[in-house]
Amino acid sequence: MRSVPGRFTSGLHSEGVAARLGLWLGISFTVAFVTGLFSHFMQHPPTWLTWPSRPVNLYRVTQGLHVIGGLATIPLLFAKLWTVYPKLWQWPPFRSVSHAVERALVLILVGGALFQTITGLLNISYAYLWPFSFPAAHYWTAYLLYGALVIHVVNEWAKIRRQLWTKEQVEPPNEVAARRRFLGTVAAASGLTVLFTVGETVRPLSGLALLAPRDPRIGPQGLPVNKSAAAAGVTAVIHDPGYRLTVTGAVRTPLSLAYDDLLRLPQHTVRLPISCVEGWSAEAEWSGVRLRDLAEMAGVAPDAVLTVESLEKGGSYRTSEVRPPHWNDPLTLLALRIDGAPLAPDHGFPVRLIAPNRPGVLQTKWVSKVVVA
Ligand SMILES: Nc1nc2c(c(=O)[nH]1)N[C@H]1C(S)=C(S)[C@@H](COP(=O)(O)O)O[C@H]1N2
Ligand SMILES: [Mo]
Repeated sequence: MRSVPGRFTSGLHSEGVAARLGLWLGISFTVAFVTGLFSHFMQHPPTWLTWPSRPVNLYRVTQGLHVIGGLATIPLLFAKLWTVYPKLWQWPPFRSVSHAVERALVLILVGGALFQTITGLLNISYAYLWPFSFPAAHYWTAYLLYGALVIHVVNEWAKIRRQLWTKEQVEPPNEVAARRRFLGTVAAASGLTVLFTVGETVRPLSGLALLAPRDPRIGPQGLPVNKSAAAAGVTAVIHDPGYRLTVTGAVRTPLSLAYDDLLRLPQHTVRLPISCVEGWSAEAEWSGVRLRDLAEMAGVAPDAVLTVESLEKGGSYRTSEVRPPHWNDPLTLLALRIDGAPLAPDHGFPVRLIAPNRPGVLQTKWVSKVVVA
């Protein structure tokens, strides 16, 4: 075992521990990076990228992995920082230009990893303590961090190989035992983090979701709410008897339908989840009108892009785009009911969009317009 020299005497400040934690972190950062890009491009798809509407639960799974995997990374990250901190405290801080570059890289790695986990944790806890846009900062830092990680792995490759794949020396059994105990404790901390949060998306474990910011069972009609009707400022307008759902734009026949007209159209029932970008998800039984039936009534071209618009006046989520794979999917509804009862105001009364394999932020509530382009 190669201990770091100096006054840091614990045998756990070792290359063997650092390499093992590094392997786990490499896996968890890769999962976070890939699922994070997936989430970003689901929410902001470039024109050439059209996502499929199936599998129904794909986004639910990838975003659960992103958020819950991200939480499980926190104990690993702090353990790794503790293991290597004697190196971070080196003096003089740099001995040569290449050493300075190497240390700048470590700074990006440590700073980036702390930034991503801490802002991510605060974001899912609804603590918006910063003046910048969380999604933009989290997105761009991800490239910086993952780039630094790739270079770090390349730089450290010889040590990683020596520690993880080539057994060139016999290690003293007490050091092996100490390392196992330490890594076992860290793994248990990660495992418990998962156990106490995964219930925010895996329903049978919801009773254990003690650390999760949202309990998927709590909310009107047994479904959580991020933005209430009051917070969106729509409480008065949603009960307006003059409410109409309009379908306009590139259509053969513009439509203007009252709530009762919508109830008279063929009703369909689907079981679909709301999968919030914050990691929680909850399923419900939704009934309403198929978006493709309305598109057909209005005479919409098969490659048209539909934009649903909310009665909400401002806010980033007042509209969302629905591209052909989603609006053609028979599961995509303009929902009027949950479990047979009219939508609660907080769930989007009179009408909300519900579609398969789609981030919660795009499941627009209080819909009054469909604009076709
Ligand atoms: N008009 C509008 N629709 C919206 C939102 C919003 O702020 N405004 N929030 C979205 C988000 S972030 C989520 S997760 C879901 C939550 O749906 P629920 O409140 O029915 O659970 O609604 C989405 N629809
Ligand atoms: Mo959300």
